[in-house]
Amino acid sequence: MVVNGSYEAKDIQVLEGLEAVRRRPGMYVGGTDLKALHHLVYEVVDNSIDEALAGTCTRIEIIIHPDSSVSVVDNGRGIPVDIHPEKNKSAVEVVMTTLHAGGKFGGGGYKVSGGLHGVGVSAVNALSEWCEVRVKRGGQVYFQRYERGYPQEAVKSIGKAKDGETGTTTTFKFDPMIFLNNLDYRFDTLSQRFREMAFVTRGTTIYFLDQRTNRELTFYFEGGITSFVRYLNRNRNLLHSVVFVEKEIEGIGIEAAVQYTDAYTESVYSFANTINTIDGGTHLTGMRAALTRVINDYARKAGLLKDADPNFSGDDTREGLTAIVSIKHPDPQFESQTKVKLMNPEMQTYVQQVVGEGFVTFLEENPQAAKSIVQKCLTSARARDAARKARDLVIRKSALESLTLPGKLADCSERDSTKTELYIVEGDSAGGSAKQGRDRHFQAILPLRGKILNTERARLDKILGNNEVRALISALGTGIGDNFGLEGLRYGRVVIMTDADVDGSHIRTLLLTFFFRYMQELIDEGHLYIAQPPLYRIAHKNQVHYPYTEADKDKLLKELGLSQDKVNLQRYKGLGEMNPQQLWETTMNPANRTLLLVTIEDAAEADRTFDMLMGDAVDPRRRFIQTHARSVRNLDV
Ligand code: 0RA
Repeated sequence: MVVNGSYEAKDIQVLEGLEAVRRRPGMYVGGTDLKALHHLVYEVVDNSIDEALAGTCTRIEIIIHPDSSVSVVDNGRGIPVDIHPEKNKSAVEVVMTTLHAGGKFGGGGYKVSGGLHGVGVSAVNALSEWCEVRVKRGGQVYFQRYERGYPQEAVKSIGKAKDGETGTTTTFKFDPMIFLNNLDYRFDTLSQRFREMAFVTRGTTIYFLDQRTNRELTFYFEGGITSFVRYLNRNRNLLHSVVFVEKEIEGIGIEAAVQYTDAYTESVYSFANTINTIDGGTHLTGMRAALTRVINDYARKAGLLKDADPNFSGDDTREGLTAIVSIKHPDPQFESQTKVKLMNPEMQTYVQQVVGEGFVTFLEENPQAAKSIVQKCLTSARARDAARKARDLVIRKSALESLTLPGKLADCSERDSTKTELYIVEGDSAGGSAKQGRDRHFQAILPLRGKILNTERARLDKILGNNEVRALISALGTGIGDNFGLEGLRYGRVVIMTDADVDGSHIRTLLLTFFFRYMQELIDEGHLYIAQPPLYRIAHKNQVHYPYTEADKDKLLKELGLSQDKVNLQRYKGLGEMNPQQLWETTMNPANRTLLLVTIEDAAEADRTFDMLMGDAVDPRRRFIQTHARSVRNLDV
């Protein structure tokens, strides 16, 4: 290791600082793993982002070279090169070799970006096998090289800069003695972060080139975080256009972009000085509080929430929300070195005020959008309320009950749930056929009295009080709502088997809605199916055929060269019309049957349909049931 011979005691101290970084990288960049490796790049790019935020840099390039060294190039003002009066060396060298030097000296520009760990580029220098910095400033190009943090010679000019050009280029090769195990950069990880940086640094171009693979990307977002929200919602159904608010309070920049969609999920991101604060913090709390308060106030004033209705909770206003809050603070405080959570207490008030004002104005000026948002919140509030009641009910009633299997369950003998199936069958007569026709070794039958469910005409919380549904819950063995656990599941396949008529369709919708709201994992993990009984039975010569659809039937008749009235054709109106043997052959025997795997989209659709079915308008209801009765996607199992 070459150490410049002229160093005085104070220089040695500086370098001892960098030695400390090498000894305990965890303290400075959070470790020596892949995450920490990527952090080196972010730390360097952050300095250029600062220049962009100061309005003095428009373009940042990041290049991974074939040897995995990385260059970060910007067209900012360039790190000052003049000699620091006390330290008696170039400011560049001070920045590159002093911990915490950040950007807080020289030109007076404060550091707003990055600085998560507050160590700056000197820590990257310390952890690099070698590092070179080139500064274009005052018509010259200056250069210095370091090896494991040690300057190899004083900063010197290596040529002339092109007319008026300024900027900084830092190139470093991480030290494989520190970052072991052949770690290397991941293109996708880096590009994700650069995309975020570009979103929250509106108008800055970030160009990323990976020379290992020659992949390249350019990020530039005229619309800043508004573009970010559009990007996140690119595949969703929007309830309104993006609401953007921006304001500076006490030297702190605050901006937020908000858009509701019809999704069930929430996509909310918060940034402090371009850092994605994944653990949230005061800025995020402020934004959430503002949205909930404003929506409640609006809904009350507009009469959409009645006096008797409780306020929307924070959870109610989160469903379908896509939002970004981004703040630029001269002195950000984070919870700890590893927890990325903003702690500055004033930010909650400031953000709440800015977002609140902007969102009120938006709702007042866009009553149609406001109505859709409130409607969405009402729906999620109802679903949550139903879930809460269901949980209470089940906890209260089923402490004992869930240990005992329901009397009407015809269980199977197999206990290994990867092999077992539960058929939920509509009606006692079909239940009887299914019980006789099944393979009792692995198939269990639970008949539900469809009539009861069908006439209940109540909301889902009432249905949970229904004995039939409670029997279903205890048969499954999973618990429900927050207490749901797949480990208790007694059957690997849960099959809904209903008639192909209006009532059957209604009950199927209801069951799907029930599973969607209270047992979503069951669907996510692919345990829920819909049985597909045939529509017809056609006996011809010594053979019997079972077409499952109208089209199948027509095709078959054509193939057999027969007209409809010349064959023995039976149309099944319900499962009850099949004898046990027929039900087994056509619908339950794994060798012949077709099962439809229920996807979360199917169930979500059913959930929406359920609201419509439970509404009072009879005609649209009829129509809906009839047109959708058999339109479920076909998936062979
Ligand atoms: C201190 C002061 C000034 C600029 C910078 C640091 C600076 C640092 C980095 C790091 C990467 N790119 C950078 N660009 C600029 C302002 C100097 C002035 O007032 O001209």
